[in-house]
Amino acid sequence: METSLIRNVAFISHGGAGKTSLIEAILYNAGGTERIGSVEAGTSVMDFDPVEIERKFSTNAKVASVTWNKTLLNIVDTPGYANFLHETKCALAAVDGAVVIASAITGVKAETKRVWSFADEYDLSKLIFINKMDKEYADFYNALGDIEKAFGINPLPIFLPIGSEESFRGIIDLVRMKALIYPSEPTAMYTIEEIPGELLPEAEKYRNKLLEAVSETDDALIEKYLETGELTEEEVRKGLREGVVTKRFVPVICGSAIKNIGSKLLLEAIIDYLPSPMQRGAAYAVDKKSGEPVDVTASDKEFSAFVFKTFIDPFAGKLSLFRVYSGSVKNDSEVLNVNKDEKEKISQLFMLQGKNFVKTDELTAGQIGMVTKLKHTETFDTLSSYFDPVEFPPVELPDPVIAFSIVPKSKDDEEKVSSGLHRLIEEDKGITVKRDEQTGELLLSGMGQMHIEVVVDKLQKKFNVQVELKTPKVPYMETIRSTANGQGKYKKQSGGKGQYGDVWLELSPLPRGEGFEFEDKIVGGVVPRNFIPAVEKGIREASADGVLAGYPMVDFKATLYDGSYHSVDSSEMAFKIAASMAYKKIAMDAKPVILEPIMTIDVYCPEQFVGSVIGDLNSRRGRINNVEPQTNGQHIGALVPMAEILKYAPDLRSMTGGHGMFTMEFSHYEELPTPLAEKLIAEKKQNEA
Ligand SMILES: Nc1nc2c(ncn2[C@@H]2O[C@H](COP(=O)(O)OP(=O)(O)OP(=O)(O)O)[C@@H](O)[C@H]2O)c(=O)[nH]1
Ligand SMILES: [Mg+2]
Repeated sequence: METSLIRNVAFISHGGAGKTSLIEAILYNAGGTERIGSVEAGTSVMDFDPVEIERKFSTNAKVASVTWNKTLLNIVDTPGYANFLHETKCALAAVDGAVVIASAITGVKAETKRVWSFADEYDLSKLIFINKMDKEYADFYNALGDIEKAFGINPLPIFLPIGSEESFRGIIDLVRMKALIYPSEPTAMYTIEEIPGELLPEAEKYRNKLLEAVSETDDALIEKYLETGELTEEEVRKGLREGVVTKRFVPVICGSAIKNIGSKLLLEAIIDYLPSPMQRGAAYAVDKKSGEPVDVTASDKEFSAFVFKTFIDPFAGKLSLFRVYSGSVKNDSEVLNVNKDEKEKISQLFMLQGKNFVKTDELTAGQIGMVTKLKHTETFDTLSSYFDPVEFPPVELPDPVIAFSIVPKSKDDEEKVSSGLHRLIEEDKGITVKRDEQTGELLLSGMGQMHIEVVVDKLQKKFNVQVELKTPKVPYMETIRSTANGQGKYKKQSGGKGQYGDVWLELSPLPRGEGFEFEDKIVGGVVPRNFIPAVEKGIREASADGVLAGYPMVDFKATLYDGSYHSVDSSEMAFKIAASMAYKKIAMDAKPVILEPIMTIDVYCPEQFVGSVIGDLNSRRGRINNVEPQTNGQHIGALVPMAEILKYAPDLRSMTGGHGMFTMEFSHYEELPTPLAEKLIAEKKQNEA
């Protein structure tokens, strides 16, 4: 496959804007499917996971490859709901451009801003598609204004809608200055007509804007435009391509996925304007042998590829989706997993159309494909030829924000739960599973409540195990508020080998988030050098269970400033115990307090619910930071203690009749108010008794 004839593009936006539906329409238009798959009816080839079919939204990144006009288009569908955006970020690591979908009704939502910033992190060229022009309350120009405000750009329409809502029937092509009129059936077969007279002034206004923008991409074009006030179709297309590839501007297309209006124009715009892997430029990697950074380009001979997604199929096993950055890979070959330094056998390669796999013999530079049954490979690993291996950096993901304890419904299922979860971890880089050492609970952490619920649902649907979720535990911590010092002495010198350790410590507070620091201020060897690491270890271990309620103590400094030893009886163990005794005593004198995690929450809801949402946040000890109007209601930004907001999703849903949504992220730790701290300590004591 010639690399200049490949386009790799991710569709990104807030949840429900129509990414999956648009891809279904494109697949159909390009002859990839016989019918337009529907998310609503559960017939989408992209949203094929049983969980997605039931919930009617995407939870995984997925790939559809189609060929159009000799160009191979690899489209990556991504989730849009806040709890699944880590998956979207992984997908963006595999593409060269992004199509940002906005809604003609709700415009740009918070998640669209987030995924836009992800695309910027990868320095991707973009196109914008304003979808749902057929739906009630659709307003193209409102959405355009929203885009301008939200992204701080000057969006450049290359198509304008003809009619809207029920009367949406066509599109003005500003490059050809023609009207494209669609039949009422969703066929994408338009007729080309003259622009209706009443729309001509608007069309001319945007045509001039377009000509001005594209002429600025080239000196020759600007000269011609200034002289004649016109450019040929060829020149406009060339300028558009130049402007998109160099990220000078973002063209805007409009349409309706459901009515199949505009989706073919989008397909052509992707091919015409977004960069090929060649034009995208070099990818950054590290040379495995020298450890030096290297640029990998599609013209490099040696094979290198990045695994950006893994699926675990209960029957087919592990499916690894990867993007080839250089060279090529064939069936029945061997490659190196650079991260694991292990050999991997490539037996059968595939190209993807959502749930359908198509066998292929070879994948070359720039292509996106899949291989099954790799033994050692995980998401974010690099596959490479043995000669001059390179390693691509992993995608940086946010940390999980919420944890639930999971309990198998049947005791016999414990084994199945843990193996099922470990397979899901391979699929989803946003979850972690760990056993809490203190309580023995199995904790599942993820990006939000909905994310965790989806994981549990997958566990049931894919691996047939039923579990219950229990209220997450709040990860409280402890710290000290003042400086104190004192002695810890461990002495056992009666009969046999004795023990002797003696330390004087000072504990002092550190700023929030600084963790633990140890300083050795011993002079004259009163505590011998070789025992000092044991002193530090003793404090570290003891402070893992804080003195108030057993939560880890953080943000403090321990200074070892005095002590004594015995030439025969002193040992590392004795000093470790002495340090731990000193810590426990001194920490109690240093005004210990409990810290609680505080979350940043962004709530979006229609105007009429603002009062009750704010009232409710206040009752959860929340602090409102800002209330701002959005296109479609209000945005409320607040800080709320995690303990008060563990089960917010169902409450917000009922408060706003399903119209509210929120994103939440860990912000920082703060002191827990005294009455609550006392309650927590009392509970802890009672549990221990
Ligand atoms: N009227 C109308 N409805 C649409 C259009 N596009 C999508 N929808 C509907 O909007 C809903 C969401 O569409 P999806 O394609 O699942 O949206 P998405 O962006 O993939 O959503 P996530 O996967 O959750 O991020 C579905 O019920 C679609 O039928 C459109 O152009 N017009
Ligand atoms: Mg979707």
